[in-house]
Amino acid sequence: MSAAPSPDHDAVIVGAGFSGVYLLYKLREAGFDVLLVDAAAEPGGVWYWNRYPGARVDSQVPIYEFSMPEVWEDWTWTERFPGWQELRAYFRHVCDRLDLWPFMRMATPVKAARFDEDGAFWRLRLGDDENVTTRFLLPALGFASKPYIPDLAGLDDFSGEWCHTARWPQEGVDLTGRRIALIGTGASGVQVAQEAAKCAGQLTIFQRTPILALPMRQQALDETAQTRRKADYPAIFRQRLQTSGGFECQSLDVSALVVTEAERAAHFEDLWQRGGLCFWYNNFADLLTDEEANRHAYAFWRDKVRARIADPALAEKLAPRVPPHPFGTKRPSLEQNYYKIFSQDNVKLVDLMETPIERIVADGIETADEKIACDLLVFATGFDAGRGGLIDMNISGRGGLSLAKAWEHEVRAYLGMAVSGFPNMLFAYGPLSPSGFSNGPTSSEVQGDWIRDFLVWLRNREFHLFEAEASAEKGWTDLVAQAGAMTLFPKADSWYMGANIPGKPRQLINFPSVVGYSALCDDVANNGYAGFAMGRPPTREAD
Ligand code: NA7
Repeated sequence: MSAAPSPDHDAVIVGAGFSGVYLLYKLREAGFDVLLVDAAAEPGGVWYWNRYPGARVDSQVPIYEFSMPEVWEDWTWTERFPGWQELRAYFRHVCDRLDLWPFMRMATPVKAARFDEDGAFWRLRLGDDENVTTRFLLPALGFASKPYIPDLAGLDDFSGEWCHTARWPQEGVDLTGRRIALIGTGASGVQVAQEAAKCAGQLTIFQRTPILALPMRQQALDETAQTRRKADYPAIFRQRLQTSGGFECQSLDVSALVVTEAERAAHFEDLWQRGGLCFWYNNFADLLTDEEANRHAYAFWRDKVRARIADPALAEKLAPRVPPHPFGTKRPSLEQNYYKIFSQDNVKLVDLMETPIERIVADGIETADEKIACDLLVFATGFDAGRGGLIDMNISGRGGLSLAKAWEHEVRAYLGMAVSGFPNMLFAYGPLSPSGFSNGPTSSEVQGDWIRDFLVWLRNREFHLFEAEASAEKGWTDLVAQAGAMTLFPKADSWYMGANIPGKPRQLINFPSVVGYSALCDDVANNGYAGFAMGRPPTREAD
């Protein structure tokens, strides 16, 4: 008898966004032989792919960055909400500081991943013809790696240029003087609209559901003040681990319904003035669990926005009297001048609830009412969040079962990281973890530390195999659904609920608290990684 052959690597990480880069750093530090691969030409994850005009993060400095001092000590941001170019530069800086480049291969897509049951390792196909084996497979694809383009009749007939915001051409697209049709008014749509309105010949924005956008309150950052603030960074980074969203502060510990009207209005106003996502994350305790509390927040938001729109008919479309969904159950975006651009002559809103798109034609879009000429069509139509990128990796586990098949009726994952039937695989920033609900770097660090500890624990005990037990996977999947049922999230047709993709199972796709998630993961670790079955690799007959 001889031991089964050793795989090429201890771990292969797929994805060079926050979660993948952090994992690489932590696993290298722990002495593992790790390779990181990514289809993108440069690290940055979503900040590599989302390079449309105006693309920027909705979380403020210093929340949206790694907590390691060697990374932040000599890094300075120029804006409170940095843009994609600066975020890309930040990733290069991180890889320099942490000396990660030798272990990263960019422009290297994983085309397929198959679990080898005899050897207890993964066989990966990289690009068209390279094969690599790894004991552990660690996809870190982010929740928004698979763009969604709606199936609109006639798109093939369109003679102009078209693209999705997350597949913006590397060389850029000149918007000046163009007749632009923009479909979608989520976070990406709002950002594109604000830039396109500056220079387009005509910008037509096709809105299905109004976005409940909050004031960004962007600021240029002064280097001296930023350096002074760094004394507080360790405390800020510790604090963000103690919150639901992974942000600087928690929501108020008080119901919106027990305070006076004046107190409620004062708190709303304070959040509004602070800007960013504060009005969402730092609101009253029951914003996302009580309809009446939520209605108060919506009414405040609506009145603020309507005060900025002169035309009452337009105001009703952008900020309707009756909420389209409870406030915050779809991701609010941040805006700088979004509600103002509609007063420009070159900007027009088409309400798809009144006049749906009938078809795309060679030179424009036809609705029931009119034909809107355009030569550039921008899809800001979102993502198959959570599961899409993982399914596209063609992952097959025990018995050749594909992940697509395993998740056909429901996405299931223990701790939002492991799937029964897919041994030795842990994904970071994936479905059923806090990912889409939380600040990316915070969740990435929580999960990265946990994965590193688990792999060290396995190594110390000479286990080469782990697999989530089906009962543990079901327990976790049910827990996320139960947590969701206690909130208002199921009341919106959002990507959080999987409702943006035709045919996708409807379920809450994320665990709604970083601090709660972290405590549950710690419990599992402290109980000898309960819910996982461990094993040693099989031996095989000597030749
Ligand atoms: P989102 O937030 O999923 O927004 C997608 C937008 O596209 C939203 O307004 C959708 O309207 C609209 N949409 C989707 N399909 C269609 C069709 N078929 N017709 C018309 N309009 C459509 O994606 P983003 O890229 O903006 O943001 C994704 C996340 O990235 C964001 O939440 C942040 O976490 C960062 P709907 O609301 O579904 O009616």
